[in-house]
Amino acid sequence: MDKFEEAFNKIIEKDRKVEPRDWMPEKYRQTNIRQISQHAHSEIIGMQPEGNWLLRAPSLRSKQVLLAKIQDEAGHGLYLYSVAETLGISRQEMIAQLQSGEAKYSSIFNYPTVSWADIGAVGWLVDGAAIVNQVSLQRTSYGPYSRAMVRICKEESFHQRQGYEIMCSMAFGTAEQKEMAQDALNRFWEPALMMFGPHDSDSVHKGQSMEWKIKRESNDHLRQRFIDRTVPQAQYLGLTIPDDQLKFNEETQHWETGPFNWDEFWNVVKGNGPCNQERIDHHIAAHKDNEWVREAAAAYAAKTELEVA
Ligand code: FAQ
Repeated sequence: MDKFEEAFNKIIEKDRKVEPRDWMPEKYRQTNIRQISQHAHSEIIGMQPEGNWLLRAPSLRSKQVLLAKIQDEAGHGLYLYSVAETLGISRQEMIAQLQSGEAKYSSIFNYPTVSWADIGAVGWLVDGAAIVNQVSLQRTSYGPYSRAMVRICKEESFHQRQGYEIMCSMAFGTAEQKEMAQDALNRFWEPALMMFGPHDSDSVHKGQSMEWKIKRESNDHLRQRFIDRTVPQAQYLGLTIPDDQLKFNEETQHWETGPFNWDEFWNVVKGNGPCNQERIDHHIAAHKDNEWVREAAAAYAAKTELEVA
């Protein structure tokens, strides 16, 4: 082991942060690029199912709140792309990987939002799951990623409240509204649990990512925390979790679920979910439409550089 590797191992062992200029193993760099860019893509693609309801939000207030939330997601994507860039990959490369299907984004965003209650379920369950995962990532070993997570988590808390507020108004509204809330829960429950990734036994990156403290807790551990936190919230709403095997284990003090449909998960991850093609097509079209903005920004930056020189 050379002195660089020794210094890196010490940073990890002492729970300090790895910074962009520090030496790091190539696999550490690549694993971070993979995870952070996938995270960034999720934030950006995740704007689409919510954007679907911007022009149909039921009041001016709900429209303003939803717009603010979607703009926050764009901001999260931008921080995260910038974080990944500190590891030596360009934004253009990351976008190309997303559009070609080489890079993944969270499976959850390949499901459609067919009613206003779905916007409630996305905020409550999807942002709720994202917070559980990201609070843990505040302690990740790569410094810029960890610091981005602190800011992002503050905003995700507001997002979760936004979703739960919609669920409350629908679950305590008319019988028809309650039915819509239940239907949204039925469709989003299992996909939200799958956001945490496969079971630990099938998580290929778990061992190395935990050893390097990129991941601080395992997929199953975080999923269980989310389930324990969310079941009482559903009970308060008077809604039923769509799992007839769900039961509370008095001994462990945890909610136990039935088995998940992992075939569906892998099918969606491989690109065959209900909206995969639509999401990527929309991204490609928007990226092309906005080419002039990138060109203008690059021309402005070049002009400013000339003036400074
Ligand atoms: N979807 O070995 P592992 C948000 C892939 S939050 C698609 O366990 P790892 C906020 C995985 O990449 C959502 N693919 O992998 C928001 C790997 O394939 P690869 C985003 C998945 O990385 C709310 C393979 O399976 N959050 O966007 C998924 O150690 C509302 C084996 O899996 C993050 O990205 C999945 N669900 O653990 C925005 C958090 N799960 O890459 C808008 C950061 C697994 O070898 C609206 N990421 N795979 O080809 C992580 O914490 C981790 O990457 C995990 C997966 C936990 C997602």
